[in-house]
Amino acid sequence: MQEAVLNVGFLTKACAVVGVLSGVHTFVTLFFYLKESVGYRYTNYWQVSSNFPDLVTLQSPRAAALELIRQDTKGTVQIDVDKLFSNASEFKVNADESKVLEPCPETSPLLVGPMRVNFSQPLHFDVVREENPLLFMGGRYKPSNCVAHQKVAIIIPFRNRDEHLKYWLHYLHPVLQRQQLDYGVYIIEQDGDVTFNRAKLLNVGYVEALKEYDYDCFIFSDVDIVPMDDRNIYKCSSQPRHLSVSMDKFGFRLPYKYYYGGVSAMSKQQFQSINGFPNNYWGWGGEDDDIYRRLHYRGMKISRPSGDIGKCRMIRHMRDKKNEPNPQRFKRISHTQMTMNTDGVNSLKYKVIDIEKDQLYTKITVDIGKP
Ligand code: UDH
Ligand code: MN
Repeated sequence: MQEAVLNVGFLTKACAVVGVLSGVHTFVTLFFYLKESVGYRYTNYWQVSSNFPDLVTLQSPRAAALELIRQDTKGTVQIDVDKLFSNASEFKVNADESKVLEPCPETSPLLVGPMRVNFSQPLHFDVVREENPLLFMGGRYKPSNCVAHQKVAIIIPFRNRDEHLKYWLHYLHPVLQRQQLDYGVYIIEQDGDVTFNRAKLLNVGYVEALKEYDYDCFIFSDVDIVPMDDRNIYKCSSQPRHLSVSMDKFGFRLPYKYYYGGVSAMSKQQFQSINGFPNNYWGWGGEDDDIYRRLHYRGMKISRPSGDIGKCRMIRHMRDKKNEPNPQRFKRISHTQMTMNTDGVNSLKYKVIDIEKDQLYTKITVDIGKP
């Protein structure tokens, strides 16, 4: 009898110990599970919100993405939300480290120098998207392991040049990433079919890009020009910079000493000091010379890479419809000094028709009026 009582007492104690142990186990498991999942959500959120600072009030990256989709009024973009988040979670570790990230090196160690560029192979946007898994929606990127020196908006004037845009995105995204830039690509599409106005579209790009992010450098690039050397860095310097200095179409040299067309870079401050670009050059030609003169009248000098590093290709093409040479261009250029204070970003008027967020770019379609 005594033995039976003893046995029951032992069993009760053993049960209690097992109960306590399993309680501790459950608690520890729960603690680490919660810590991990909360931390995970936090880092995910950090990455998305820091790329889209205007979305910081949203609760989750998924909500941020859904908001981006909602903003696409046309509903034409296919956004794979899950894919977006699988990318975002890849940044988890780096996002945690970001608090102590060092500035990127002065010269990126990822550069390869001269590159082969040709426009013969057929391309599809989907393939270019697959080639660039690290991009954030809207054609945005920043290095995950260092802090970029500048925030660069790339502005491309555009209408009806999808074929060229594919090549530009295919070649440029990898180059810009190797250059370790914090950048965004903005395609500014002229709505309708009145005469094209390159410089006014560039002004629109400047204003619209600044609404999204605190860019401090602006690259203005034709859609059909691709650099042949990634040491031609798409960033700004203490003077306005001309990047497309030796183009194949001009026999790999400057067509004239004051040429400033093709691809150029200007800091926010340089752009503001010339009141941006002229709005009234409708049709082809003259606007780049006007810009050159604006810079000259404000005492700036053009900086350029060497002819070797500045080599680039332009995709061969016919002249577009509604972009005939502008017969007024010579007269306008002769008045730049007088007109630049009143014609520019301070007199810019336009209406945004649509904003499309693709993985590869932000396309802003605008009504810029007519001549
Ligand atoms: N652009 C468009 N759509 C247009 C017109 C111009 O997207 O309909 C943009 C595009 O980014 C282009 C840039 O404006 O790269 C400059 O226009 P362009 O490429 O026509 O300028 P370019 O100096 O034109 O290359 C020279 C005309 C070539 C005619 C040669 C005939 N042999
Ligand atoms: Mn061209």
